[in-house]
Amino acid sequence: SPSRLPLAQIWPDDMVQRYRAAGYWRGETFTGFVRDNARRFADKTAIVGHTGGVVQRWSYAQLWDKAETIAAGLLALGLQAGDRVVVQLGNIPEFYSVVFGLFRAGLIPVYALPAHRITEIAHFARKAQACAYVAAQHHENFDYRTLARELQHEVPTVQHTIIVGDDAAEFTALHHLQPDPARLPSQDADPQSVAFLQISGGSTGLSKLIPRTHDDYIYSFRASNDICGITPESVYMVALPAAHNFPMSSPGAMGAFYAGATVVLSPAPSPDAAFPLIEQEKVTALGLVPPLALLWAQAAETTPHDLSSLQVLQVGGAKLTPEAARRVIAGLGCTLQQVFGMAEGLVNYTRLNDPLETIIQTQGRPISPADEILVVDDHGHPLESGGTGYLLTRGPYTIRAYHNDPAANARSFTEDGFYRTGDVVTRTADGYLIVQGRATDHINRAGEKISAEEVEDHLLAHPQVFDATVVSIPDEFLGERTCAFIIPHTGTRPRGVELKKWMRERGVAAFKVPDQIVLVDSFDTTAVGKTSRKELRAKLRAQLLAQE
Ligand code: J2J
Repeated sequence: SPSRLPLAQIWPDDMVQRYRAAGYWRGETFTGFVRDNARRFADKTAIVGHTGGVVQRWSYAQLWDKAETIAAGLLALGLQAGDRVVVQLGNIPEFYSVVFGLFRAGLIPVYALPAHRITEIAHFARKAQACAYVAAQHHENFDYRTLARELQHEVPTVQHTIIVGDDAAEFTALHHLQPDPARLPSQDADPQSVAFLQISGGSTGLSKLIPRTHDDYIYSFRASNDICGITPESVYMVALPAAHNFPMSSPGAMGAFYAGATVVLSPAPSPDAAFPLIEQEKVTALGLVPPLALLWAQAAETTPHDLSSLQVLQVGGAKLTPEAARRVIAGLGCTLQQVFGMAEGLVNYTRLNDPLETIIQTQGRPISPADEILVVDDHGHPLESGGTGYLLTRGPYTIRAYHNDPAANARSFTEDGFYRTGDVVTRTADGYLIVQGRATDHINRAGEKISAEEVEDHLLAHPQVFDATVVSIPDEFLGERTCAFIIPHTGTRPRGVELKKWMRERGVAAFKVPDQIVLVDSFDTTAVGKTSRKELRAKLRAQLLAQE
């Protein structure tokens, strides 16, 4: 049946043998390590967070207990091992009880962000052939029950909706699941099987689904723990959206749970929300995107809150310039760690004891000695160190294929299994990477990756839009913002606010709505001859910047 679509992530046999022999893949599973930690760290606090304004503190034993109850409840609904479940929850403790519950039941979470709307959620559900959806009742004034109704209508495979909140309406409330413990599997998943589907930044077109296995993902955060100094005494804050790969795995909440540390959930990434929690819970480490890190550095100078527990501030998701790095260090006074990672796998870190100049000037080096790095020119020829080119990689925690997407796979992987990251980097003689730019036309808006093509498609559907080109524009606060150049149909003059409203009504995440809209008569393509979209975007960007 179509719901039994194979979920595989295939490394060649010789690599599998090598990764096992080297001790990277140890045959651990998510369920296995949480169960172990529920014994080893039973009464220790696993999670501190807020649900509906009420503080919750769960021990490791409680987290496991809740996960088992949820697992038994989901299986009682008729869900079966291997089924995909779209999870869309904010930074609430239930994010983790649900995810570990899914793992315990042998179900496969698909991680959506709270900002996603029906267009994106339906796309994920279709691609994954999901049969269930878990969402919060409300998050930031949005009612996910309305989204659930549209989803069940648009994607008939989605037969179950589970709502976290008091009023599930016609759906099933998480706390009303009727557990049937007899259905819990007696064996844990195959460590080499796919554990979950992460969402790609969507550099071309719609987001792709990223299948990660137990073995590969657990290796990535176990090794990250060493590099980031995470121990059972650590207190790790999730300030970015919990479903993002960065706060999930670099070392993220998963690294912290693996170590037996405490995870503190900030309901929002603002200093107002996070600073009091850092003081109260004595947070030791957390990750931010560059615009937030700058905001925090500024706010820290005047805050009444004591932030002295903070040992490591990680910054990643977008380029942190050397000048910004200096401001972050000066403002927060803790160790800065640059993180250059991707949900597809490869993660680079500056090391905590690296010389200051390395921390300021580079985006770090790979986690693993087995990470293979190639920097190639336009023809795919490898460059010497010091050269600048396209970054390709393969290794023990980098995917070999996207889920259910042959076209993207043909584009994104070389014949010998290297992932084309789309990033343009310089590799130093000692193996550190400096991110210089990228080959693909997406917008990195404060760490959120937006596909120009995807936004153009939405705009082109508007009756008054003849043509649309979406580009990234450097932005003081966001790093990059989105600008849409629009050629209206003859005799029409759509207003910017209308086009933005149109985008929102199409049911897409708010961060994809263009920040700026410029109406033009033509794209004047003569100057660049037979233009590629890429050249056209570069030209429009240059024109706009020249006017400013
Ligand atoms: C420049 N560009 C960066 C950096 C990511 C840890 C940290 C981040 C992500 C992430 C992640 C960058 N400087 N320091 O998954 O585990 C851009 C690159 C990269 C893309 C991946 C993690 N850090 N980037 O951001 O899947 O262009 O993962 O290819 O969201 O973000 O985006 P994403």
